[in-house]
Amino acid sequence: MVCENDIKKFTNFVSCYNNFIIVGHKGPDGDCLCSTIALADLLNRMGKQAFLVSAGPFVKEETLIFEKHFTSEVPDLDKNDSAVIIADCSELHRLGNVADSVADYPRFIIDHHKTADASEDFSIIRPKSPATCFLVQLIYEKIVGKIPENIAKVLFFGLCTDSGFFRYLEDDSGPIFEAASRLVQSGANPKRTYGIISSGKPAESRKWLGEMFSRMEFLFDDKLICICEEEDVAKRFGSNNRDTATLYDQLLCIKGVEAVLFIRQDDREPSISVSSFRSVEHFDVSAIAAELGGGGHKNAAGLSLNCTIEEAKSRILNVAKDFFDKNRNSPLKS
Ligand SMILES: [Mn+2]
Repeated sequence: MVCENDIKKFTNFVSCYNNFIIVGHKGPDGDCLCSTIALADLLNRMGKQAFLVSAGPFVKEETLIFEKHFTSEVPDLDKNDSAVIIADCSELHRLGNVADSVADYPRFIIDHHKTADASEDFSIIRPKSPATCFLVQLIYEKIVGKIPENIAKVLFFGLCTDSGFFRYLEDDSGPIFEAASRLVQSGANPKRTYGIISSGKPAESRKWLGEMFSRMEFLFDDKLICICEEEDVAKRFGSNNRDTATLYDQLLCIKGVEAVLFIRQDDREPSISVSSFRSVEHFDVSAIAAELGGGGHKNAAGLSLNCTIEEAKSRILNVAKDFFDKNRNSPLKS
């Protein structure tokens, strides 16, 4: 998945500068944080200075343990001797409020998002990779060799979060399990990692799930479930109790359901609505999101619109309608 030419591109880029700002997308998840932490370690081993930056907010429970490694202040560095490495994200605007401060530096992108769009010369983008951490592991191993224990734990954590603890991987994922095996042999612990990812949830987050279940709306022959988190609910529970991962799991396992659409207000900009799609294997929701200026993966995509939740819902359903029509006679459905 990462070839010699990729490594050459990367090492050539790194050799041109001494200081690196390493940054991932706003609202970081485990893969984003872990891939940037491992990259910082790699750059240190290559004799470079690395600064870990994230716009935050650190909302997801499992990301809190990594927050201490990051600053939201972009250091002011010598522009002739410094560059930016962006991981798990390809678009500057997805970096959040640190985007402007890093825009002037030369940049290299390492990402696995389907809609990723970046210059060939300064990027390694593999939509087939289940996690950015997997790409970083391959780069790290090609440059340094065996992964040390602390970085193995970090990379394994990121791989597990983005792959749904390997549940999203298919029959072509032998090389990913081989890579995971190397991480475990270096000291990563699957049981402990699963414990960290799946435990420590606040009781209120279970009540939030109950509230969301009561708002399920079944559309398009019950193939789509739409849920809107109204403003009063968001205020009552706060973003910390918004366990969308569990919500999607619990909805996508319902017989006949092919996709889930969850719409809420942006926590910082109430005039913006944030919509997320999740889908079962054969249904491509990134195509729906892309039609409205969003993006993501085949089975997980999203978009932001400058309008109310109600307006967003009607605009998205209007576009989604065609996709569900097209899918009506899918051979995969009995
Ligand atoms: Mn990722």
